Amino acid sequence: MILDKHNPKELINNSTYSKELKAIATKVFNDERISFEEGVLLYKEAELGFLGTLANYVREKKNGNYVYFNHNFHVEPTNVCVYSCSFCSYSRLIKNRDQGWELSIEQIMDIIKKYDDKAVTEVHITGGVVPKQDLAFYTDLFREIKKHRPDLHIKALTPVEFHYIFKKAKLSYEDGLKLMTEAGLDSLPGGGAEIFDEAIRDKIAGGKCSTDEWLSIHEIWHNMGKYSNATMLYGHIETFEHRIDHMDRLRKLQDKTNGFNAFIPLKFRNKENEMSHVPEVSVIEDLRNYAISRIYLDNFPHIKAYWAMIGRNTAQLSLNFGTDDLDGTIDDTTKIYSMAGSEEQNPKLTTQELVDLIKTVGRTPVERDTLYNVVKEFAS
Ligand code: V47
Ligand code: SF4
Repeated sequence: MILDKHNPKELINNSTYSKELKAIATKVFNDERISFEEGVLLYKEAELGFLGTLANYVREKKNGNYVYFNHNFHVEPTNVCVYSCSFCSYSRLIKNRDQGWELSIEQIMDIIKKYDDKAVTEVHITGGVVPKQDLAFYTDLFREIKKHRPDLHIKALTPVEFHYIFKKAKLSYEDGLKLMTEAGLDSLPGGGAEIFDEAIRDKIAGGKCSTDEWLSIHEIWHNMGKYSNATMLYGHIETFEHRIDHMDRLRKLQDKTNGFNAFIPLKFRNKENEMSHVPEVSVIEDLRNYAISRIYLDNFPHIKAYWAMIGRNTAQLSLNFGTDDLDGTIDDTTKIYSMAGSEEQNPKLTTQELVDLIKTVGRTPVERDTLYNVVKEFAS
């Protein structure tokens, strides 16, 4: 059945939906929070049209017709890693380090300097974990970047890297994060979250920071008055209950700190990794997942469709299923997703391409900075 876009409450009078689904719709339209069990029910029973209508309602209430993007680029200091997550197509084990790259501070500064005459606002720095890239390496790097370009927002490292680096330096998370901030770190990206259920996490990402450690580092960071994102790796061996459990732990932390800006679902891509036998989920499932995350995470301001991972076409479609952010221009500076099999083998979009992509679905493009301050609104 085609629903009237302007009257989403039709869902409640529609006889094709069960009374349980209608009860969820009523809650959402009354701005009430849905429960864990209701979240799982949405995954198990709700079809895409129903989810899209609810998610779009929440999305437009929070962000109107706006779709955000930024001018950014990535630096991946190394693809060598002491860990061996089974979903990772990108890293090379430390014993095979001759097959990978490990950049020096000078080499990274050469990349940063390439953007001297470009209007980028953010550098996103993350990669593998190696002993050499330690506390001194990153604090020196952040100082160098800020000395060269004080206006560039440094969004860098995840609890996976922090946990390893601070343990090696015999520092508490609080003291370590304070030193990183003093050196120039501005925000944390959402990586390393994978899936919080301990048993699944152990199977696919054993050995790296635990769920509690991931959440604790973000909590400490938020308590320092800073902001971060959160991801969820979905579509592998997890169940729907595990996805809601993941979002539930984030929703609880956000209730305490209000420090998360965006939630970023990351679709498991299966090219050339130890989980290549696990099939990828469908685009319909991607859209359902975006929609349910928009409905469940009622205290997250933004849901990001990371186009370099999901592909620009699905990212564009998702703008009617709860998402309001597309990440940025990227400029072909990340390899994590192309190596894992994304349709975007050289991720790079110009401002005009992003603006056109957003306008095609009738939304209003807004260039933002990392903290969602408006840089420029593009009239629709
Ligand atoms: O933590 C690695 C994921 C993440 C695969 O905060 C994979 O703005 C799918 O966190 N299939 C790193 N996913 C990327 C990340 C990120 C990206 C864009 C924006 C932001 C932000 C954060 O990439 C890892 C892991 O979950 N990943 N391999 C794979 N085969
Ligand atoms: Fe290392 Fe990150 Fe890859 Fe895991 S996902 S092996 S921590 S680079």
